[in-house]
Parts: sequence; structure tokens; C-alpha cells
Amino acid sequence: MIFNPEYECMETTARKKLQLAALKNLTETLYSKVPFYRHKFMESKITPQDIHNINDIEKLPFTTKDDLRDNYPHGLRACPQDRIVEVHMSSGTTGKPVVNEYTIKDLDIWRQVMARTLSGAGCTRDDIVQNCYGYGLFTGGAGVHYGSIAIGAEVLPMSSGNTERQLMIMRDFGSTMLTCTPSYALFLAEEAAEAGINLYDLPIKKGCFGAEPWSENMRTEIETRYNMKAYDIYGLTEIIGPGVAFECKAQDGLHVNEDLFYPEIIDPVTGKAVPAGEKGELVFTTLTREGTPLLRYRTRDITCIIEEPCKCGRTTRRIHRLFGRTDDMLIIRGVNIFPSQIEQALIEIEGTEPQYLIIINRGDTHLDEVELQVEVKKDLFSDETRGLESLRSRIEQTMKSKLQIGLKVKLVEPKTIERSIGKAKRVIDNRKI
Ligand code: DLL
Repeated sequence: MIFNPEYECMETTARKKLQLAALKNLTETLYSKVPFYRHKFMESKITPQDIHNINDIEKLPFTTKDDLRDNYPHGLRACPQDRIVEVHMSSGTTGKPVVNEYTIKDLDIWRQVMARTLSGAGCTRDDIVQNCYGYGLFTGGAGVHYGSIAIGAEVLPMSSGNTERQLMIMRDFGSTMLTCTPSYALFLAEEAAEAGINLYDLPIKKGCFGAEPWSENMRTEIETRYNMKAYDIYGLTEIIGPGVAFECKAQDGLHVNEDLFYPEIIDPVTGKAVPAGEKGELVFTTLTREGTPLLRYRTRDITCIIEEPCKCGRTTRRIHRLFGRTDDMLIIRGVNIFPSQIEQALIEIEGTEPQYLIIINRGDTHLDEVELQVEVKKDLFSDETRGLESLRSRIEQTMKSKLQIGLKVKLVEPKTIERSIGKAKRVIDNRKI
């Protein structure tokens, strides 16, 4: 099911023409309406008139996450406040949140790309979509919600959590499609087995999963446990939320909605385009956004572009399932966390050494479990266990409030954590993803 054949199956030269016109328009808007961009253009000695073909995009300046944070909350808005109708923010917990402000037209775009995304997985108006992505500032809940309605499907706005109720509704309402993070899908399956529910007896036969790294093995696991087809969907708050790229029935790369979000792959060190088909950092330009349009936004996600045509008939280029990120950001249960945040929090706690190790496992429940090993000061270790126990719970509480996720703290004796002479290895990620 192709939601919008006119755009999704457009002939490549026609699409390039469209992209060029939109890019020209965008640069003019950014130049005249957003001082931050005007300044950047002037620094690079470039004006909107220098754009003659789509490859000229490479002359334009990048936008980074830091630029977004420095301009928090409204510095990158390209239209008057009274045209903004909705706001979302990133789940990240480092510093200021990343803000995306949407006009009515932006919501139309979002609805459109999410309808394409869900249709890619076979969603039609006959479907009942159990949407377990979080509702609120996170984009997952709202994105799937809008897309389902645009298709005419029935959406169950469950949000995340409350597993028992999720399973009850799944059974009683006969949900046919599941949308959530892949780890939550597996957790739900596990709980269903526990509760004696046979998922093969239920009509749930497809799902769109994303927002965190996952693997082909995990896909097989989900598909087997539910007897369903599991599709990878990709997106990020800065660009629109989910709806940037999605898998079709071929499950062979994610189609980029490139009439709206222009992709590039660059070498993260030099900033130059990599040769076609090679891996690098994914960069997006929001060609037609109005609220907070972005020029050449560096996602820090690593992938490559697949140029070969897809057998589904769509002509949009695809990206490979993500290979990783250029930074060390960890995504734990959907929350973005940097090891440096943990370090920062530890430094403030009396009695600990600045030596720690983060061990991440995907436990029996398929949810990420984090153990934080922390070295304690020598004198404390020889103290009675009560002191140690109170320190341990103090660290756990601090981490919970700073990171918004719970982790298990294990206090270890001084000098037990392996030291290294180059970069310290702070993270052991056993999730095999
Ligand atoms: O996670 C948007 C989203 C919601 C995507 C629901 C898919 C489904 P953020 O919280 O801003 O937005 O996180 C964006 O998550 O840069 C990737 O590193 C990672 N990510 C998103 N989708 C995938 C995926 C949403 N399919 C960051 N595979 C991105 C791997 C993903 N990583």
C-alpha cells in the first residue's frame, strides 16, 4: 500500500526539481527570517542566490545539536509565534532540550509522512493501531496518532507502560497493529506468555518499531513471538519526529521521505560528502517546514544511502538500518543518556572515586538494565555496611532524578575498575544490537 504514489513513486528528475525549488525557498526564508542562519550564511559568504542545483546544498552551512541548544527555546523559529500550534521536545536529558515547533502546515507534513510510514507496513482503514509510544513531549505518540487518523485507521492512544492493561486492550479490542519501541514489544510478548495469553491467537499481525537501536535478530524475535511482520521506522525530534524514513514490505532499507527531508551522508570528521553507498553521518534538510526548519542538520546517526530501486515501486532513496552514532550517546529504555552525565552526577556525591563502569544488559524481560559500578573511597569501604548501603541508595536516587531512569548501583573496592592509558572504557553494552 503506497499512501501517496504521486510523491513516493515520482520520477527522480522531477523530484530533484521539486527539491531544488524547495531548497531555494528555504534558504530565502532562513536568510530573511532567522538571524542565526543569516549570520551563518554571511560567515560562509553565501547567499540564497548561489543555489542553482540541488548539489549546491553542499555549499551551505551545517546545523548541529549545539546550535539548537544555544538557541533554546525559540531562536530558530522562522515564523511568528501565533502560527505555532504544537511543540515537541527531545527525550534527551543533557542540558537544554531540543525544541521543535510546528505550524498547521508542519502538522500536515507530519500527518502525511506518518501515513506513508504506517502504510509502508500495510496499515489501512481496517486496522486497529495500538499505539504504545509515549504521548507528551516525545514525538512517538503524537506522530503515530496523526498518521493513523490520516489513513482512517482506528488508533488506541495507549502511551507506554501499564503492561497488564496493554495486554487486556490488545485482546479485547482486537488490535491488529502494534507501535512501540522494539524492546517494549519484546517485553509485552514476555508478559503475555507469563499471563498465559497466546499471541498467535490474537489478530495483531504487524508493527512499526523504532526510536532506539535494534537488530535483525531482534526483528526475528519479535516476528516469531507475535507471528507478525515487524517494520523499522526512523525519525528524530529535530526534523519532525517519526516519519523521516520507514521500511516497506520488502524490509530492505528505510525509504526516506526525500521530497520533504533531503538526506546527505557525510564524513563526520571532514564534513564532506562520502562516495555513493558508503557509510557516514546522516544529515537532513527540512525542505518545506515552517516552524523550525533546519538546514543540513547533523543527526550523528551512522548509515548509508541505498540507491538501487526497491521492488515495492517507491522511487525514494533508502537508508540502511542504522549502524550506530558518531557520539557516545546511549539510548536506554528510550531515554538518551551520555556517560558524561553519569560522571558529572557522581562527582557531586561525597565518598565516591571518579571511577565508574556502566554495564548495560538486555535482561530476560527484554528491557534494558543498567548496572553502574562505582569505586568508593578506601576509608568508607572499611566502614560498616550501613554506611555503604546508604551511599548506594543515595547514588541510585541521584541518578534517578538526573537521568530519569532507574539503574542498579554496585559499590566496588578502590582500584577494581580497570584503568586504561588512552581513552577510558566507561561503557560495556551487552545488548548485542
Ligand atoms: O525517537 C522519534 C521516533 C519515535 C522514531 C518513534 C521512531 C519511532 P528522538 O527521541 O529525538 O526521536 O530520538 C532520535 O533516536 O537520532 C536515533 O539515534 C534514534 N532512533 C530513532 N529511530 C531509530 C531506529 C525519536 N529505527 C534518535 N533505529 C535518532 C535506530 C533510532 N535508532
